[in-house]
Amino acid sequence: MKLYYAPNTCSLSPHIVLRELGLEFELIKVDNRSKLTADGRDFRTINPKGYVAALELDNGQILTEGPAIVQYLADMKPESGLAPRADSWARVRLQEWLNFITSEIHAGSAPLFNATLPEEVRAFFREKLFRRFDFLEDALNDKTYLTGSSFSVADAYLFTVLGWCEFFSFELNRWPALLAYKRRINARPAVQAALLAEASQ
Ligand SMILES: N[C@@H](CCC(=O)N[C@@H](CS)C(=O)NCC(=O)O)C(=O)O
Repeated sequence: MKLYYAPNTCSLSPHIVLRELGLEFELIKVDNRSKLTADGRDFRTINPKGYVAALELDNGQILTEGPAIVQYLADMKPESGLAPRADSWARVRLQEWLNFITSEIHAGSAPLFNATLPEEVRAFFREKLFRRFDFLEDALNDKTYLTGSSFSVADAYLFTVLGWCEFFSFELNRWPALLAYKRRINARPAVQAALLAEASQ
């Protein structure tokens, strides 16, 4: 398998999952500005949407959309517990989290990256994001991970998008449970290995 990624982006989530699962894969860096891969190809010929992450399977299929990729990977090793069985209620709960992260936190953060937006507009989106953080703070107050006591693909994704706070120049101190959660995930060997690999390519 090949994971097309760009450093400091949402592709860190499937990257962490690949390492948590101990799967063999090749990392291929994409320049998100030029849309060129590190081996000189036009990334849009691989993913016409033009964004990471994209997973190339050994049979040549390309899978995109972070929440779909991480569930596909977790299902390759169900014994890992990174996602509950596909026909279970617990899996629906996991999907509820993945959808919340993708639409409310990931997409909800996007306007904050846009320096051309007027400050009032950015403030509007920042406050909205903070309300989602308030919700997460409550949800994580008595839990180690989003779905309970074991790490899941949703934690890889939430950790990834929480990492962007430093780009927006705000700290998570206002949400102590969320901050402790982020530190907990950061300490995982697979997470450290993924961060190191992305920093050194
Ligand atoms: N819906 C996609 C969004 C992916 C996405 O937002 N990728 C960003 C990085 S976090 C990207 O590559 N943006 C570059 C672009 O859109 O040109 C997913 O959830 O995987």
